[in-house]
Amino acid sequence: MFTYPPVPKTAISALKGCTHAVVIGHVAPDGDCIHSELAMAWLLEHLGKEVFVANAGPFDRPEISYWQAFFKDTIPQSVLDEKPLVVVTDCSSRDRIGEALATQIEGLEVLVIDHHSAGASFGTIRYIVPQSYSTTLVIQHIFHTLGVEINEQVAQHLFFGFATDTGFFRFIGPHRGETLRMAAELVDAGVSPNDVYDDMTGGRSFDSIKYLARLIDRTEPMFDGKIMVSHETEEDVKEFDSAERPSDALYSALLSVKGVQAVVFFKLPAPGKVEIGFRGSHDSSVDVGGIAAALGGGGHKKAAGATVEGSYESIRKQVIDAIKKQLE
Ligand SMILES: [Mn+2]
Repeated sequence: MFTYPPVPKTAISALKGCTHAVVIGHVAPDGDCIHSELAMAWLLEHLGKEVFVANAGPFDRPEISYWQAFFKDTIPQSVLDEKPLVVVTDCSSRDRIGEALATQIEGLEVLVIDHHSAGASFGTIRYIVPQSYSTTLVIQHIFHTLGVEINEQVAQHLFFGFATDTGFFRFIGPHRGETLRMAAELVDAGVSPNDVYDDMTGGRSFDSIKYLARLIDRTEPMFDGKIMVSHETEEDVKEFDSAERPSDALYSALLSVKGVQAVVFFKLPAPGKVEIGFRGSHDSSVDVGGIAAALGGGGHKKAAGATVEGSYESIRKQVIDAIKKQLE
């Protein structure tokens, strides 16, 4: 049975001792990141702190776009003058919060709360639980530790992050009943899993579904169908709004194909620049995190990404060669 490691005393005293706090998450935030930031902001306000929430964006994912208005991409000087405690959620490396915010917080006390293990040098205080399925679960443990009651509003934030990073319960393994008990606490506080599922998966435009069909149609199986490769074109970028380019749905559709170990999706955000998204299957032998890291990106064994300058043809060849080496 898994139990959460104790919250470091230094983290507790930083949270209790500050007068001002800034909460930051990673670029291109997902549901776990945004709702971790919102739950931490609520907690700090509850503790009587002045709180500022920031995120570099972009808020491309439709399920979180509503929250964009609550976040700023820069921290005002008046806030920095107060020497706030910086709480970074769902991200444990400096580059993942975006260069502008990373520069602004230099020299401040930084508490990192996360469940990714990369980027060991970032933050002055770290509470990182790699076994936790989401950052919101780590934060839920902080609420328990501080003895702060989880009301319905907080429970909604915590459940959304949990649901995002567990693929709505699908990624939870055996002997992890604690995760379900924590989810049950949130449901008892008033969360409707039924409504959250609709919020997470609904609200898509018909264009986004048509675009998904196009990407699937364009997918090439490689290495006897172990690897699926798709890409968007410059025309797609002009034709579809970024929020309507549904990469998550593409990954899960392609990973459901028998024998597929990894999906690679090439995106072209601007001329001369290629963004690569990787997803590995549950039992994949391909370490997509390693491939992304070699390209200057990041992530873990099953999900990773990188942005590389250069021509699509040469970057694509580099990626395919790296995968080939791992399959040999
Ligand atoms: Mn997360």
